[in-house]
Order: sequence, then structure tokens, then C-alpha cells
Amino acid sequence: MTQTPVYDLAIGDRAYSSWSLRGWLLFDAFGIAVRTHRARLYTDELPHLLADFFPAKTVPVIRAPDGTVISESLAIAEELASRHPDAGIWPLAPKHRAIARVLAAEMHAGFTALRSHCPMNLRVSYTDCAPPLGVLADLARLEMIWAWARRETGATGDWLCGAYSAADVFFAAVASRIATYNLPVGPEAGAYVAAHLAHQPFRQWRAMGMADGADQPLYRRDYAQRVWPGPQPLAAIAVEGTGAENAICPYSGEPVTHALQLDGRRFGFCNAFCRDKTVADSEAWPKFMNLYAS
Ligand SMILES: N[C@@H](CCC(=O)N[C@@H](CS)C(=O)NCC(=O)O)C(=O)O
Repeated sequence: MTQTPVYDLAIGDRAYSSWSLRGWLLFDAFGIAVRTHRARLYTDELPHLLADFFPAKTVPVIRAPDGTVISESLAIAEELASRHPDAGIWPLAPKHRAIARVLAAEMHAGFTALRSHCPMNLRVSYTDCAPPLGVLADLARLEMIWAWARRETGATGDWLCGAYSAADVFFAAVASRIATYNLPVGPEAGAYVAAHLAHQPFRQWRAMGMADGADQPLYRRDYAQRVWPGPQPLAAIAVEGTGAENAICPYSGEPVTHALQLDGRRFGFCNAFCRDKTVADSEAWPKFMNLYAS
């Protein structure tokens, strides 16, 4: 039996690595199969993993099925779009595609005040982070180019250039920062942020980020906290033992080794990570929700 060739993708901690989020969305949101390899940032794990992806020095980096190594998120977007022209990574209409490229490129190169004052942290949401003028200027610029993109492309739905595209991929981590740091934006930008927080691939990444290792102390801020402004998770909790309604894991089909409890029912999984990502946001996972509905 021939197997579908699969890409390899190296990423950092899902809760904190905003560029890794972009790399992963470029596969997941466009239905391109990928095998993910995760290393913890600021440890030897990262150079160790990157040794397999020479000469990359940062994540994300991918290895294509033909062996080519591609680093830099923008290059990954372009290369995947060339290799998968039907995936819809860029809009089809030339003008819309050009606008989406402008947006992604400006994000890739800029917004340094926002990026340094508000590093991505998907595990918390603060009431206020006292944004300095540079951050407010970055927000004003974002609102301006988002509105420009919608005007020029006639986009009236959730996304900037019509259907979800690489332009939106590049702003997913910006949306998360606006949510985490409760940054002041107008209603149109607020709706765009809400669309990202509700987008299933983003919810899945965030759920995995909640389960993906210990907190990184570097990202800790002592601001007052509020409830995450995106969709609220169902009240699932991790429980001891392997007793569950299902004998096999809804994701892998392997025997159950870990369990969660939801609405007084127990469901099982074949490893702690898949159990914990489901606890973090059960509704993000259709295979689990099918089991829950059965
Ligand atoms: N310009 C790069 C940025 C990648 C980047 O800075 N990645 C961070 C993680 S979010 C990283 O690998 N940091 C580890 C390091 O710099 O040693 C891209 O677009 O992919």
C-alpha cells in the first residue's frame, strides 16, 4: 500500500511560540498532512531538534516529502502554496492575493512594540497591561490595514480577504495577544479577534498549548487576570484510572490508558496529552464530540 507523503514540522511550546502557531496553521487550516515535532523553547531540546532541520535556527521549520528543508514562516507559506495550489493558502483572485501577501509580509516584518510588550501566552488573559504608546500605534496600524484589506477585497465575513487565507494565519497570534492582554481595539477588529478565538484550528492549537508542558517563567506577567474571552470550555476534568465508556481512544483507536470526566460520564484516551488537550477544550475536537454525543 502506498502512503501519502507527509511533511515534518518542528515547533516550540504551543502556548508561547507564535511563529510555530503560524507554521502549524499553514498545514492544519488548509488540510495538508503533517507530522509535528515539538521542542521546549529555551532548553537543549530546541537545538537538538533543529539539528535534524539544518540549517534552520528557529521554529517553525519544515521538511517537505522530497527532503527540502524550509524555515521562515513566510517562506513556508509561499512554498506550501506553490506545492499545493488547490489548498487555498492565498486567495485566488490576483488583487486579493496581492493584498493578503502585503498583510502577511507586514506582519512578518513589523509590529515590534506589540510583539515585545505582549509576547504570546495562550494560557492566561489579563484585565490590562498598560500598553505603551508604541503598542497603541501598532494597534492603530493593524486596524487601518485590516479595514483596508476588507474594503479592497469586499470581504464581509470573518476573514480579511474573503475565505480564511495565509493573511489570517499571520494575524492569529496577534488576535491572541489582543485577547490575552485585553488590548483596546474597535468593534470591527474585536469581531476579527473573536473569529480567530472561535476558529477550530486555533482552538485545537490553544487546547494543546494548555496541555503542552509547564508554564515558561519568561512569559509570566503579574497583571490582574480575567476569564479567557474566547469560547468557554465544557467542564471536563482529568480523573485517575482507566475506567471509561469507550474501550479505545477516539483519536488513535488504541486501548484507553487515561480518562476524563464530563457530565458525570467517563471517557478514555490512549495518552495523557490527548486526554488533557480534550479537557482543555472538549468542543474543539470533533472526534471526541462524536463520542460524547453517542
Ligand atoms: N522569522 C522567523 C521567526 C521564528 C522565531 O523567532 N521563532 C522562535 C519561536 S516563536 C524561535 O525559534 N526562538 C528560538 C531562538 O531564537 O533560539 C519566522 O518567521 O519563522
